[in-house]
Amino acid sequence: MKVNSKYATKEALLELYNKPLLELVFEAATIHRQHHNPREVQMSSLLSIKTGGCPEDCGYCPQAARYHTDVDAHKLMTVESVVEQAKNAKANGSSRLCMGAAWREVRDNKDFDNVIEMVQSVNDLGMEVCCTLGMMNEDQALRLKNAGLFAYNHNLDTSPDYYDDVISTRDYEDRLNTIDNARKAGISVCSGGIIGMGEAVEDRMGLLMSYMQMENPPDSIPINALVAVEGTPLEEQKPIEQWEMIRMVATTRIAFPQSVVRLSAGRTKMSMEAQAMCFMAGAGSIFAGDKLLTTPNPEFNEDKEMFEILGLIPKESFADGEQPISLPDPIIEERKKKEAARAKELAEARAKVEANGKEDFTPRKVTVES
Ligand code: SAM
Ligand code: DTB
Ligand code: SF4
Repeated sequence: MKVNSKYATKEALLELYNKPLLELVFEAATIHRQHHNPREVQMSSLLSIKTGGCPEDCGYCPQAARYHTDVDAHKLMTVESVVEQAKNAKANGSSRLCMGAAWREVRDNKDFDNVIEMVQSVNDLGMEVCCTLGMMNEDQALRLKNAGLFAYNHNLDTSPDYYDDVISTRDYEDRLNTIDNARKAGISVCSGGIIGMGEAVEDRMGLLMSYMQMENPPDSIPINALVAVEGTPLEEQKPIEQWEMIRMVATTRIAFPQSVVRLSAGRTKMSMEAQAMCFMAGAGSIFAGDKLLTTPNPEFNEDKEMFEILGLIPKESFADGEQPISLPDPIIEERKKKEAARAKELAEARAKVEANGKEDFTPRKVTVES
């Protein structure tokens, strides 16, 4: 049961969302136990591999170049530093690494080649690798898949009706296409949204309806509470009530019994008790580490304590699917071959010059006439 056919209309979802809270949580907890181990919660780490300077206008995002926020733009991280961060995250108990780039879309250039190498290297560490790089086409999705990508995150963010109030530089349809490309390449789809952007509850259910209408709903559905960042158009939004996050998590859990519901951004504003209710209601993952992409997240030690108090166990990697095999990337292999050939040519040329040079510099016999 990938979707719960009892709640396949917006009206049914609305009714569910508005149920007496404890009834809603009980129903969600019951479904959660039928499909998942309720003690297991995955710790995932986020890593901003390319920060800021994004040309898009997503109203919530501190990384959009057009908004004046505190985020400094950085170019793509090196493969080595990503691997180092991934090892740290793994040592701290994370079984998944989500690498985010402030790009509108993936481009076929050297930066993408580097991302392919990052995916290969992190997959080799035995972690689930997730990327969120903006829009991508089918070929790019296939390259990522062959590199060993486990999941692709691309959020619809909100309902189709509210979408245009938040973003104008990219269509809802574009997002659906990218999700489709990930799915066709055999990559696990991670797609969800943000609550607290001024949308109505109908829009939250509209977002869930978009997933209901897919042939295959996302394998994981992140639920973010808006982190209102100074300088963005949504800076003045009031934080949502904790109950709303619990309701959204519970409704998502019931509507998509097999998906992993990810309690994502916004946890710094939530009490441990409210988070406990989210886990009760079926949240199966958190982002661990004191930073999301650019905004704060609870300290690692706070989460460790929370896991101990609530009796939660960090979920191992690849519990929901086999580890992909990282295959050599033909484009990178070709480039490396060319670079090796060029290096060989250069070395030979240098050797020749040196050899000739030596001849050239053999002292000539000079006859000095007296
Ligand atoms: N640039 C890529 C894209 O937009 O697809 C990937 C990175 S983007 C930061 C990933 C997701 O983070 C967004 O789709 C949005 O759902 C979430 N996000 C960004 N800023 C946020 C904020 N201030 N509060 C909550 N979620 C946020
Ligand atoms: C998702 O749904 N939430 C994460 C992850 N996918 C990439 C990102 C949250 C970003 C919050 C704002 C920031 O830190 O910049
Ligand atoms: Fe760019 Fe992604 Fe932020 Fe939108 S959400 S502005 S695409 S980084």
